[in-house]
Amino acid sequence: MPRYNPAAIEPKWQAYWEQHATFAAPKMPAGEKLYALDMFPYPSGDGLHVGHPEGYTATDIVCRAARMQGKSVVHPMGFDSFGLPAEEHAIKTGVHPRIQTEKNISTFRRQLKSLGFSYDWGREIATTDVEYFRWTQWIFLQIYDTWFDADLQKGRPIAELPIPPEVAALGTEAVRDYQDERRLAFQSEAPVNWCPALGTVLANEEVIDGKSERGGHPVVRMPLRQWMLRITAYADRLEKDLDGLDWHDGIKALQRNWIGKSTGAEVYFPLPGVQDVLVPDEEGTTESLFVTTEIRVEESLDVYTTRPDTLFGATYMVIAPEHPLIDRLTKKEEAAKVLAYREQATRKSDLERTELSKEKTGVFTGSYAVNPVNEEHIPIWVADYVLASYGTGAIMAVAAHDERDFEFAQQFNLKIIPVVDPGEAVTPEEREEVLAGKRCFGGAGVAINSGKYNGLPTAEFKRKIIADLTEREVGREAVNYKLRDWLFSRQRFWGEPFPILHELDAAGNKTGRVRAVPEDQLPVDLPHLDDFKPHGRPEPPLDKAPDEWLYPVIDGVKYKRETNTMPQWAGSCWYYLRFLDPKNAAAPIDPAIEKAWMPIDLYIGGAEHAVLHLLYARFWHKVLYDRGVVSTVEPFQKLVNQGMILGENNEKMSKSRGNVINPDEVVKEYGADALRLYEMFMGPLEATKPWSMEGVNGVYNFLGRAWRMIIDDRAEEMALSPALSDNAPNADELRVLHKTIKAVTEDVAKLSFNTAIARMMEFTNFFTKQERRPRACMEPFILLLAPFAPHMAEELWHALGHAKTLAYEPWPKFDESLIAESTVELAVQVNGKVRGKITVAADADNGTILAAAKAEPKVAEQLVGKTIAQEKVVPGRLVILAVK
Ligand code: ANZ
Repeated sequence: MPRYNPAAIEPKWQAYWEQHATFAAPKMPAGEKLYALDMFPYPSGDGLHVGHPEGYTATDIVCRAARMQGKSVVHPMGFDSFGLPAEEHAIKTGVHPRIQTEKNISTFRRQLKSLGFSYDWGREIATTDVEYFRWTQWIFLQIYDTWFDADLQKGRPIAELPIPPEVAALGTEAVRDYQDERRLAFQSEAPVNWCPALGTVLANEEVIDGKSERGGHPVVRMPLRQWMLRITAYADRLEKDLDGLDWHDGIKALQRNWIGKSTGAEVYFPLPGVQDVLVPDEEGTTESLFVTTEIRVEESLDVYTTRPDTLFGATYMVIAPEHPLIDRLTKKEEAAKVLAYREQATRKSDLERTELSKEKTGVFTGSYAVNPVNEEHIPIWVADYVLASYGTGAIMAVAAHDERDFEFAQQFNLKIIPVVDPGEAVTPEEREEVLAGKRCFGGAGVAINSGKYNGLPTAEFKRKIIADLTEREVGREAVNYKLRDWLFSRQRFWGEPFPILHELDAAGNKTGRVRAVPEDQLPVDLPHLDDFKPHGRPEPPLDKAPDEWLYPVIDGVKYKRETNTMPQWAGSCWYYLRFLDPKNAAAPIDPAIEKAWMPIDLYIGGAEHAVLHLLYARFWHKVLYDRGVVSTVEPFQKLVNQGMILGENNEKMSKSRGNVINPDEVVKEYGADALRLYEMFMGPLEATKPWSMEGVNGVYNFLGRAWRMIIDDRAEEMALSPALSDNAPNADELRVLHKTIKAVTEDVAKLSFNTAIARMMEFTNFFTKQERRPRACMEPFILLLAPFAPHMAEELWHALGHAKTLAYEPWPKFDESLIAESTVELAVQVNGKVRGKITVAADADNGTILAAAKAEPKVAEQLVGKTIAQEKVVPGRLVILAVK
């Protein structure tokens, strides 16, 4: 019985596509190209979830339609396979992470293939493939070999870094240090999460509320030497180049926020006179030794402010507990309090410190600075709501106009001087309070209590005072970014080893000098480890590697390999390039191929990657661009984030809620075509939407109807429906067909898949009611359906007598002139009574309609010997004639 049976059809066509390499993309595009990319999955032990096929089906539809439209299409898939869970599993079971990873990948591959995606599987890569991460290491070395020329706003080879003569005079050692400090990849001390009980360093995601996720043991932050990438150098370009991208404003805004460009001024507050200062003794502790030295008058406390127009309202200053001047500003009698405060602040996270609702804490240093606009001496405090890592690590506090300063001033009884009159920006009562210093107002207004600047509107005041401060050399315009340099090392086994060597002296100690692994010695593979158990020290697990791996000798010099590994982000920073040239043994990508296929025309993935992955990948791409490896400034021209699929009950799908839908089961019961179609029919691609099994059943029924429209499912053998006809379609049938072609074509271009499916449903409803179904309508319909439900479409196409796959059949064209409702029927009334009906062209003008009405035999009878007193056309319905 030729019933619709996806379980029989689907594997058959999947095997056909695989055997014929139907979707192998050409090395170089011919004519118009489409590079459609999915965010490749992390192959977790749980297998695919229903969120994956959502975006994957969307790109697949676009790709399948594009091939039929004659475009060269590359549509690759791979696996982002480094990461914690495989390592955790190894620690528990002793099974090597590679084995677990490969097992997971094969599950994912099988699942993806069972959904009929038109990937070019010949391009598959996994970030854990040694031949892949060889080039990840190579790219790291390009970054390491680059410095950022701020004048040109461009990364340049370190060999081209101009060395100041005074540095050159100090010798090669000094030159090396000078270069190392400017490389885009550099070493620095950064805090790690050290868990003494587990004897291991934990990733941020393994720490919950200061405790280890496993076991709930306390975690402390401790500094460790690590690798950083200077992404901040590219902040300006990362921000500006968003303009040219075809991304949603919401996603651009997320990226802009993360980069956090802020413009304002730096203002220098002189530190007057002789002060008691706290100077560290030889051990670096400040507790024991207090001496008095002189702070030279030209020294100043520099602040960053976005509101230089509020300078006259600065009533105190605050420095971060880690501020370098803290020792020298702290007076002897305040030293004990300041030390204790500093100690306690280091234990809090930045978020905890800056949260608005938190009670403000702080201590007075005993010192004063001079406000450069009015010579007022204002007290300098230490408080942890000021972060050392932002701006200059110090602020001028304007309690009347900054919420946090206001809270702080109230708490410690500090002066509040309003300097901005809000005018009508607030209610009259609120304005009174602001002017009395009893309410904080952060907006723009008109200057008050500001000497000669009184009366200036905020924006103008800002411009003016920046000019004045600059002229007097007590300030300058300044730009700051929230973006921080990227902490790029992890104390983990299952990641890319750094291609970096630390030089050792004769005694086996690090000299402090590092060098890159020579390019011809890449890749640096992971060593064999017998045991994955944490070794109880904060150093990375690779410290337990065998000596042959750990201590290479080059040109007679002994080195120790870098034992940190790269973070999971690394592999996904450039996989889209490797997909274009996955087997290249000489370079990450052939430049001609890159030029021909890049940028990516459509990138679809989850919104959870809207910030970091995209930012990191864009950063690497820009470095590669500056270094001539790629020709494109941005990698992802068009980006779309699919919406989240919720459980039936509208809650997030999660194991603990027990509402996770397994795609394998849906495929088993309804078929891959139904799953694909359902996920596209649930709603707009970008919307969040709940799962519904009833919905799956609904689209499954639609597929059954479409099947029966063409196949006689009551026949014994596979046979076409007796309704199928070779006659030419009539005008109505043509109209429905061309309307459907038009709508589906346009909807696919807009990624509006749910409406496209609705149109195909309408088509099916229409034709299943027709007694004859012209082949000339059925065939184009099958082609339209093919990107959505490719297995069934291939099967129907085959049933209609075509020997080859439809994957490259020309996409149906529509004829606008056939779409217009071609004729309309109008009733003709004579003196209020319907006397006849006429059929006219839908776009006929009134003259033609009236002529046709009068010519209608039954109407004409009524007109004999009469005069027409009135005539009127009600469009699409009626002709009204009044006669005498
Ligand atoms: C005086 C002032 C008056 C400020 C006023 C604001 C309003 P964004 O936009 O985030 O750049 N600030 C500067 N450095 C800081 C640090 N290291 N830690 C905490 N806060 C810091 O904000 C810049 C503003 O945040 C600066 O402008 C400064 O407060 C504060 F009516 O200076 B403002």
